[in-house]
Amino acid sequence: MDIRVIVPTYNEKENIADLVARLLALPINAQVIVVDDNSPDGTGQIADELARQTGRVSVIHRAGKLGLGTAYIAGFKKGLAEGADRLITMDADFSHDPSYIPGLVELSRYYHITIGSRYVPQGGVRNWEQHRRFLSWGANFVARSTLGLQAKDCTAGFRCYHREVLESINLDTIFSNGYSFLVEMLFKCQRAGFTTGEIPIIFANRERGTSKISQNEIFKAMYTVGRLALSRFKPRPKLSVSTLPAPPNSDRHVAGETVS
Ligand SMILES: Nc1nc2c(ncn2[C@@H]2O[C@H](COP(=O)(O)OP(=O)(O)OP(=O)(O)O)[C@@H](O)[C@H]2O)c(=O)[nH]1
Ligand SMILES: [Mg+2]
Repeated sequence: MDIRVIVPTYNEKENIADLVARLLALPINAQVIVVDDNSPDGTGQIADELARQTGRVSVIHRAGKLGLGTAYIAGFKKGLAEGADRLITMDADFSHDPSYIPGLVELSRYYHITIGSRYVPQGGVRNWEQHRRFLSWGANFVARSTLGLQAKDCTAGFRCYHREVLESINLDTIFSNGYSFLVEMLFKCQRAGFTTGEIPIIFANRERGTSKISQNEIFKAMYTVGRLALSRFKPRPKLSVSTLPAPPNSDRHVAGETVS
């Protein structure tokens, strides 16, 4: 199976080399796509060097900080063009521990999208200030209750998508770009009839480098949720969605369902 891990980066020079080493050491023979937005700290050049040394890393260089959503999309398009079967997204800052990836891929036998989730039993966060916990919990609560999303962690960026999902969703119609991209993507996927499953992860606060999340994101997220809530009145897209095998009974994952 051809697995690509897409890592958007902006000023991650302290993390990128260690992260790539961890990813390439996983027993799943994944390739890595770094999407760097001309990081002033030189992350893009470090990634180029890793590409040269390993032959399993490729780098998309963009002109400037163009946002997380379009970074994912650039990575998806490259991975799809190169024949990827599974496309995984994760942060570069070790908040998403690479050791969870084999579990995400394994569960993807049964679900079109699998999520590394903080909000299922045995999942959680480590070293997060109270206000971050509250913000994340609140964003999930609002997204789930307003949009009818079934996944417990709708704002998680640690995901594994089947190729089919990303081919079916018209990526160019996704409006939001920052962190609310994750909610919009999940909404569109579930509305199209794709299934989601979650494995518990412990999300660790970044230890190196700085956060890129801005206050602005809160307002953008509210706008996104309002816009998507209105779009629920439109007819659902009619897509043909593959049927996956039923998952074996396990308390290690939580099944999502199609939302209307
Ligand atoms: N290419 C690209 N990557 C970005 C951009 N914004 C953030 N990233 C990367 O996206 C990932 C998530 O960003 P973080 O700053 O860790 O955001 P966060 O995880 O919400 O915030 P913290 O919890 O404070 O770490 C990291 O790998 C960032 O380097 C962007 O505009 N372009
Ligand atoms: Mg982070």
